[in-house]
Amino acid sequence: MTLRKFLTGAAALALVGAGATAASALPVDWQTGFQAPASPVMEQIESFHHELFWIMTAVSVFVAFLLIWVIIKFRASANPTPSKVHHNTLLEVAWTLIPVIILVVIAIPSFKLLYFEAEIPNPDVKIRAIGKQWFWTYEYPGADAGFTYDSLGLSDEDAKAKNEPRLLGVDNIVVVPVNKVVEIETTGADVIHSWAIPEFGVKMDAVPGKLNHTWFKATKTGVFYGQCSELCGARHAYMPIEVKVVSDEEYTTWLADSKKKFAALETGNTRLAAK
Ligand SMILES: [Cu+2]
Repeated sequence: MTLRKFLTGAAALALVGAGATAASALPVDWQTGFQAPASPVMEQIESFHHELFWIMTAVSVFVAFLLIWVIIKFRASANPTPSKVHHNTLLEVAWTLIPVIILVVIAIPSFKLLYFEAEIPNPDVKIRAIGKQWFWTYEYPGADAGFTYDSLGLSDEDAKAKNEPRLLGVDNIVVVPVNKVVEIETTGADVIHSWAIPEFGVKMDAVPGKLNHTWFKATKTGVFYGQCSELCGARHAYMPIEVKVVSDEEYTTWLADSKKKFAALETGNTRLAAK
């Protein structure tokens, strides 16, 4: 790595850390942390990650220090006659109890976060994402007229022409309103796929014959990218996900336009029941 490359990376990292990048920020070269969170779930995942990082660091430093201390202090030349002691009740209780306490300290916020992710609040918008080899089909159910459409990854040329990032841009994007609970129902049409957006802290397998549910509440407007995150065949890398978070007004306009643009969902079929 050249010094210049390192400095560019460090500057980019500082920007990410300061939250100075736009909501549609993509990962940058030499980035080590997460992309800036854009949902309450991802904010909590990130803070839990930071908590774990410090616990892990403290444990690692303590164990490394003990190891070095033992290697030096009890080396053969300094300690020619080793001690024959092989039981110490206090020590044994301590090295059992302390790790248990550490694990409990980790488990409590971990379970809280798991429940927060799993417990879907009352959704404002429901979308079904169907993974197919190799694209996504989306369904927006609606009382009057639901609609469905396919979302395909762009070719390199099209991505360039549309100023979209390579292997992340799609032809028909998913549009959702900002600060609203969006429930995503996933299923697979052929093999297992996985619908994932890093900034929303969402990754849900799309399994044939099964409906999985997840949710997010986008806290900022912008464009967010994700990828199919379950190895699903030859073109697994070419079924990206693009979500645009917009204001309520823009969302209403998009819904009205899309109802006209995309074929209406038939009623009484196996698709998501109109609500
Ligand atoms: Cu896939």
